[in-house]
Amino acid sequence: MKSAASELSTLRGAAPILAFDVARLREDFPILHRSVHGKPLVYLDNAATSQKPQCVIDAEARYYAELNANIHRGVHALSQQATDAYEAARDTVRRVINAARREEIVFVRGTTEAINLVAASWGQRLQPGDEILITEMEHHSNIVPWQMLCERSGAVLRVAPIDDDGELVPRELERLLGARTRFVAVTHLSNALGTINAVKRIVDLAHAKGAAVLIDGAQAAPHIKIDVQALDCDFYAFSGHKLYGPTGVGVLYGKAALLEAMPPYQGGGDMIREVTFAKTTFNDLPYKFEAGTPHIAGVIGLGTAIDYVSEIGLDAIAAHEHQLLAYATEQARAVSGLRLIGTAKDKASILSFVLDGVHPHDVGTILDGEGVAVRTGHHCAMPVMEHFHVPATVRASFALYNTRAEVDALFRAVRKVQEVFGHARPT
Ligand code: 7TS
Repeated sequence: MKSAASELSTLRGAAPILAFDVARLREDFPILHRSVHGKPLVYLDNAATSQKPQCVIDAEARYYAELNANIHRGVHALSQQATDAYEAARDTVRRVINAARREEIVFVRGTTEAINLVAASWGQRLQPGDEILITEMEHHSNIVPWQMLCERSGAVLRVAPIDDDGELVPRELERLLGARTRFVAVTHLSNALGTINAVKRIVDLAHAKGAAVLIDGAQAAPHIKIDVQALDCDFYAFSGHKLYGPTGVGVLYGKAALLEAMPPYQGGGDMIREVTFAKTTFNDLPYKFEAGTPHIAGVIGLGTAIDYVSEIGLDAIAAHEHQLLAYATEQARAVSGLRLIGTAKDKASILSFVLDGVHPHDVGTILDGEGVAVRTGHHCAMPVMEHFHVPATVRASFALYNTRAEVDALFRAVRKVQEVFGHARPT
């Protein structure tokens, strides 16, 4: 059966673009039909991981049912077909982020592994006193690998601060970018605040100082069209599972010249050209960085997820999500005792808040009882929590299949929380 997305695109070729038909698109996601605690599921935890359309589930199942074999090594038909499918996904990724060459696409386990790869490999060139600049809004996976690298190398970690809207302070960032800055690692979209950073400008500033730049695109990839050549970033990392694809697979984009010059991250099968006990020579890009049997089904599923999103159109998805965020923000502002955490001018898809006198975990538990799935906690961004003097927030995060009715359900549940805790006030 055709997915709603593929029918949309078929029609798009001949007819004017159809309105974004969220009801039709929801049909592509089987999990959205289930209930939780006897209530229809309202899934608003998309920043943690998004749900999977049937075509992605089918692509993984089809691989195991029809193609399963190890890649890059068999002369037999299955191995060759599996290799073709795996490598076709690399071409899909290259196209969607507009990388110049397919060799620049390295498959990894996810954003975390991509960042660790760069820190471990590129990081070997750092000298004591060199500086790495990150920001106060980074996810722990874009903090800890750089701290570990600083420990190893004697480099110094600098942190660009945010203001009380959750925006970077450009003046401070520019001040911290100095002659000793060798590397800048910054998120494209904050998972705790929803802030979209002006990453192109940061890349230009960093390059003017001779520093290389990694963009953490874990949150941006499902919401913002990425063009790595236009951004001119040196590295870009994202995860499949936030982009409607499988868990356990992600992408590191790196400029070919940089990747060429970098030592391998892990040793093993597939990443070598020749091994003797005297000396091993390494394989060409990107295989030099793909040691061992990869998550073949996951890579194929990721390619399918990217095709799915591309058929609907990231711009259409972003516009839909932007409307939902605006609607949810308006409702949030009408709830007395609710404080939004993250009020940047340029935001996407994430609504973080706290309620007076109620711990976010209690909010999350009551919301769950109403079928509303949100994430509560520090969102692996403890420095952000510290900045706003909160232990945790409640975070609702939107995807292409969310609706205004679901935003209404969220705020009905929030009012219920306030009733339970005796904080209900006229709004
Ligand atoms: N960077 C950002 C900005 C993220 O939001 C996440 C995951 C990561 C990196 C790590 O991605 P992974 O796929 O390697 O785990 N963020 C979240 C979140 O906000 N809730 O659960 C995971």
